[in-house]
Amino acid sequence: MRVEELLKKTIARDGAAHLTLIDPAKQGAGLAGEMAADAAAAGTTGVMVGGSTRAGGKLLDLAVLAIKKATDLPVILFPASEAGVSRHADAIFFMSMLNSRDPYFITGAQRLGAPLVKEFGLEPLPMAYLVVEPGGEAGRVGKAELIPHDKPGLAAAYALAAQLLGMRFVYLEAGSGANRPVPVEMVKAARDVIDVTLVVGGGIRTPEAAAERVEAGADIIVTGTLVERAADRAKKIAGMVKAVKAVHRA
Ligand code: 1GP
Repeated sequence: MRVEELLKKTIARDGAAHLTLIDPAKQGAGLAGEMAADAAAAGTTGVMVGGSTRAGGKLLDLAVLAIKKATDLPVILFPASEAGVSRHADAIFFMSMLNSRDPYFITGAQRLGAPLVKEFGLEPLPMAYLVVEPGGEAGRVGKAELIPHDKPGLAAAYALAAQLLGMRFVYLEAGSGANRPVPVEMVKAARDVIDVTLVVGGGIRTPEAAAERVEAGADIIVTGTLVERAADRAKKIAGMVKAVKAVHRA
C-alpha cells in the first residue's frame, strides 16, 4: 500500500494517526532500529527520519536501513535540505517552509532534491511546513518568521494557502523539544479552514497534550523526543498512541 493511502486509512479508521520521528544524528543506526521496533510494538503508524543539522549521507542511509530491517513500518523522510533524501526510504515529506525568510527553504532545496526523489522512486507527500514559536532548531536553521502563539489566524491563513497551492499535508511545528507545543486554538483555526491532512508536532510530551490537539482537529501527531529520552519508551509511546486513537473512538 502506498504510504499516503496507509495514513489516510489509519486516520479514517482510528480518527488520527501517530508518527515517530527519529533523527539519525542523535544515535547510531543500531539504536535507531531498536527505537523504531519499540515504536512499532507500541502501535505507531510510521517512522519519520530526519533532523535539522547533520541528518544526511551515510548516517541517514544506515539509519533508514536499520529501521527497515527492524520493522515493517513505512519510513518517511523528513528532510531539512536536499541532503535529507535517501534512496532506501519509502516516502518523503516533500516540504516547503512557507514562513521562511530564505527562498532556499521554500523552493531552493526542493529544486535540488526533486531529481533525487524521482531517481530513487520515493513517494512524494507534498507538505507545507509552518514553524510556530518557539521553533527550536527547525526555526533557527530554516530562518523562520515564527508564527506567534497569539496569532492562530496567521497559521490558518498559511494553512489555507498551502491547500490552495495543492499541498496535501500541513505541518504545524513548534520545534523539537519545544517547551510549549502548538496551541490548541491554533490547531482549531487551521482545521476550520482546511480539509487536507493536518500534522502537529514539537513539544508534545503527554497523552493529554496529544489528545487535546487531536480533539482540536489534528490528523497526525508527531513525537520525537519521547522516543529518544524515555528509558521506558515502549510504554511511553504506547500511552501516546492510545490517547491519539481514543479521541474519536470515545
Ligand atoms: C520535531 O515535531 C517534531 O520536528 C517532534 O518534536 O521532539 O518535541 O517530540 P519533539
